[in-house]
Amino acid sequence: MDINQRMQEIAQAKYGQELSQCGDEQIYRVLLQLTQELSQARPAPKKERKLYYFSAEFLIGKLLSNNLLALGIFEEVSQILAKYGRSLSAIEDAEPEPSLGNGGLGRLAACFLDSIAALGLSGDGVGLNYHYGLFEQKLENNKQNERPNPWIEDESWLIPTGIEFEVAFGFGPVKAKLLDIAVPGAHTDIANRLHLFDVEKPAPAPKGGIDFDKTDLPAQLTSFLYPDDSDDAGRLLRVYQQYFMVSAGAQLVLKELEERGFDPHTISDHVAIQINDTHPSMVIPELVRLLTQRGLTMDEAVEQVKRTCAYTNHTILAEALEKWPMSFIEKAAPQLVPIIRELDKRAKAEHSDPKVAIIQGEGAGEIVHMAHLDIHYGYSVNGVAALHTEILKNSELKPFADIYPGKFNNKTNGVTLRRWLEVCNPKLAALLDECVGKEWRTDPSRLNRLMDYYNDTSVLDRMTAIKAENKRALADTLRREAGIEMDPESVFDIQVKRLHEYKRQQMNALYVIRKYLDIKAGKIPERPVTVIFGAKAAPAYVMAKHIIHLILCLRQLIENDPQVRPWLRVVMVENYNVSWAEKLIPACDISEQISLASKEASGTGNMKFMANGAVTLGTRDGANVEIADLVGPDNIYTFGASSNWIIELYDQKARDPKMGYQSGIYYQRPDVKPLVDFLLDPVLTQYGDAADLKALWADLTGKDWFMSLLDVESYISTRDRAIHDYGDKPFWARKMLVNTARCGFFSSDRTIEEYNKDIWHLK
Ligand code: 26Q
Repeated sequence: MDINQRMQEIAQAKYGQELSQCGDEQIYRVLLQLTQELSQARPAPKKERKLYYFSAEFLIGKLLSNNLLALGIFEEVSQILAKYGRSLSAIEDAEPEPSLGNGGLGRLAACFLDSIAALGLSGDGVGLNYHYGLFEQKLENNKQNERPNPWIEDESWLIPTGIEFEVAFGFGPVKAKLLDIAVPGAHTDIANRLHLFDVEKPAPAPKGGIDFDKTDLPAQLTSFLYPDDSDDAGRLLRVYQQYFMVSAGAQLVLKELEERGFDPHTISDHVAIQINDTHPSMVIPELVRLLTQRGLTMDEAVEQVKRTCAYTNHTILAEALEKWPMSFIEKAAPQLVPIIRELDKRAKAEHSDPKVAIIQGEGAGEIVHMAHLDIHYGYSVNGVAALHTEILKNSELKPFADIYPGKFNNKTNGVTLRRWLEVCNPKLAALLDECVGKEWRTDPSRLNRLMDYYNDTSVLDRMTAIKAENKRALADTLRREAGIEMDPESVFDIQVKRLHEYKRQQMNALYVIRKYLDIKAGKIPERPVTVIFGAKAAPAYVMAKHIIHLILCLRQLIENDPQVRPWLRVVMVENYNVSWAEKLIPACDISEQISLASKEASGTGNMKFMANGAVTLGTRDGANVEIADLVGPDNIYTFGASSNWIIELYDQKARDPKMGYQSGIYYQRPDVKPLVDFLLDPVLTQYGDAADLKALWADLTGKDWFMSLLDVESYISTRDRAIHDYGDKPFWARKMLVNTARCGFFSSDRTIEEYNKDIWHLK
């Protein structure tokens, strides 16, 4: 097809003018239509077994550039636009970012869809079409406020399919409308689909904040991802949402199975369902129910489901392991209750250990362990990094691993280097083409050949120059879009991820306090550092909001202090999302991956930063361990207590709840106390809410459940060492080079090949 001609035709038909006269937003819509036409012309792969990836989140980000790349017309379109003096990045500003995810788990699902399609495998996503997304973050008066994020426009990536299913809730039936987003595969000619279910008449966006009537079902089912669950109405709504997703999803699976000409008795030969964390776990009893309706006996249905479903675990945090009161399921999906009871009865008949029961408690106190359902009735259980899988097998899920050793397996996460290197860092990608050949784009292991340039000063200088350009570009964007001034010559030290105590943004803030106090005392740092944060806190997570407050108060304190500002600056990007990540990651010098060891299942930001030549400052947690193995100790900065030691400390604490090791650190370590006490200092509290900062102080000195104080000293000294090393440019450039050279393992294409070989067996 003549792309230029087709673009002109679309512009004429839509706007009655030539492309050259169209504004950026109009050109965006022309390209949207072109991309949709080309994607929809692609066939779905025809295969014996098809995967359905069920997930509450798909954090897909903007799609234009990615889809142009997958369709193989990125260069051509860029050149056509250049002829009219336009740039794709300016046009992409007109694209709203879909807001269908929260963090790592959702972004992983998006990377996986990209890789599944690129490998030509048959695999679709199944999720919900949240109209107002997670929420839009506003930073006001040094605090986070939330607003709805209505991202769906009249012309969008969503394709109406006309397909509808009925979902039977306790209060009555609700129609689930199916919308699709095309997922064209790079380097292939096929396209898969992301299936998003929606209600018929969605509720309008709430005015002001994100509060809405949580009992107004069915209009509100697809309003928000993770509605506030601090009360029963909110928690119940989550169960309704989950059942809506899995019931419609299971019906779609069966409809497609039948259309492909297969008998439901043989579903496991033709379908694999990957359950992304426990949010879609009700698909298990729902599928049993639907199969028995189609004539399978209970035994047959259970056997088929057991061979169809596989479960991925993404966390060991107790509060994230879903347990729902049976009464909630009774209300939302009463027809599932007898099935869950039957599944529980069968599991209990075989395994008497109460720790592995699906239903625990009795009477009104009955609860359903969603992960237990998945492990008994799925054929595979995987963790998302080597260390995480070991912890699952040896502690968190040990009783299950003892029963089903063959089910447990590891699949270390990966990221799509198409979005996270080719598109977001074109200059580095071009240098890699020159050094290792364009083949790295289909075979990321080729990046290892970059090691041949370890002593090549011209390549090292070019890597340094590209990083400097990316830093200037980020500084320009932040000035333009947020009025933030930063020094592009300073070290860019970045921590971007969900706000959670275990990720320890608060420990990063304690480092900022250390430097602030040093500078005020006349001890000037070796070189200027810009500490950049991006994070959303769950609306009901009080301590996470206090941590945001601390960061923003520190920012303002430093901005107002001409003595400190030249050496130390704090930046917090508002409404951190995929688009911000694409700008921040290529501009990063030091990547903060400082979770309490054992708590971060994998991390995937760590992989994106590494690919773009940032050096990790991290604990020996999640995939950091594998990064360290690949780059070697000279090319990563590790610190802090080991996961084994942390697990031991938690065990001790469980045996002796009075054990006070954390508060002990505050009282015993003279270097630590003043950092924490600064939270009470009027110098800081003048910029905010003294009570909130006091609450954070009380938590750190009393409970500090995620042990920031245990690691803070080694963190500070290791970070200082990294910032010192940065001053030796050739020395640092080699670290950048090694990190990029070794990132091929973390391509999600590799991860998906492993899922397919070990779990899905798609042919
Ligand atoms: C819990 C209870 C009730 C309702 C919802 C939830 C809930 C919601 C979101 C629990 C967990 C999440 C999100 C988890 C997540 O993003 N996990 C991250 O997954 C990444 C991909 O595997 C890993 O790299 C990260 O380490 C992990 O934190």
